Amino acid sequence: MVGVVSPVRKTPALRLTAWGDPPSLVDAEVPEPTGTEVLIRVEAAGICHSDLHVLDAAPGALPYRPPFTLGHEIAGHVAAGDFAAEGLAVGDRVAVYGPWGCGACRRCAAGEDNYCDRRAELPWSGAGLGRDGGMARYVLVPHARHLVPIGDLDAAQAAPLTDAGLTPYHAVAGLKLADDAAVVVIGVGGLGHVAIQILRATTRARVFAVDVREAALALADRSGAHRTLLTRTDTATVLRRETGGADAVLDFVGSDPTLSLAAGVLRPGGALAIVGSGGGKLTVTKPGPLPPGASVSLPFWGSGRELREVIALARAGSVRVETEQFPLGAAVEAFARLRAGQVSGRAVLLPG
Ligand code: FEH
Ligand code: ZN
Ligand code: ZN
Repeated sequence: MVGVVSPVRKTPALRLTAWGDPPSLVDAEVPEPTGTEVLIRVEAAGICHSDLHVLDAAPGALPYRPPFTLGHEIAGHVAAGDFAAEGLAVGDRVAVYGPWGCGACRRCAAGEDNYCDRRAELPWSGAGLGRDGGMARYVLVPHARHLVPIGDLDAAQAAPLTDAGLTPYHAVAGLKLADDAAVVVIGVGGLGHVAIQILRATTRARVFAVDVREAALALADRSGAHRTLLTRTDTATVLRRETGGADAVLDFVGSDPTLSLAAGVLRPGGALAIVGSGGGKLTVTKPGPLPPGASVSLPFWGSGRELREVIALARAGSVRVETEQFPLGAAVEAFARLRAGQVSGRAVLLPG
């Protein structure tokens, strides 16, 4: 093994200690890498709405076994491990690919741990998701294959991109968009504003952004949306008229009203990607609320290859996450701000 594990044995980590408990900052042992594991000194860790879903989960709802450190959006530098064969060196700056699958199935072998075939058998789904994550000074990554070099990219950008960038990138990659396509983005929060930038950087589509908050539409505008609309009773009518029928809708909310709006603006043969986990329902019948030829997808996170492509877009200056940064010691306040809808863009913790 090469590298220094840590000059100290314990460092602060934000943990879920038991189901139903609030997240708490505790002194946790600095882990030692064994086998293929790589120890990462964390420089930044993003906070995601999914972290709230984990914290709010009833006992038994998720296969995870607390206690574990939260945080699945991680960037930092290599601290220690046995990775010479992987072309890594101590000090290399990296983003951590967050979905960790079984590592043996066809999907994992292809770098698509987000769709691991054995996901249902595993008591975890990734960093901070049943296994210790990155809201700490150090995190153990199971294998170097989960590490993506970031060069001189700011860690406070790279960390949120591992989910708030990768998830919309994967959703857009699943769309077949003609040059004159019209794409509607519903919900311009941590993922939606990056989706708009990805659409502008990788397609020629006209981008229409919809949200219930004026501040979110201002963020959509800054992110490059061609048109922004505050949700009103006539939004579907206005969107149908201005788009001629949307070729694709990316719903980053996933609630009953947003799914109904999405179904109402899709053109025949259009594609609906439900990215948000709002728990909304959509009746898929023939005939029904969706137009003929419509397709519906439930994209989840993304692949390791796609994360490398997202990092390349960010390093080229094509994608930038709006962030609010907090020291790790203010993590509980940051979670409270996120839960109250008072974070603009993505909240990022800096372990310092
Ligand atoms: C992660 C884990 C479980 C559910 C959802 C998520 C998303 O944040 C991944 O994009
Ligand atoms: Zn997430
Ligand atoms: Zn697998």
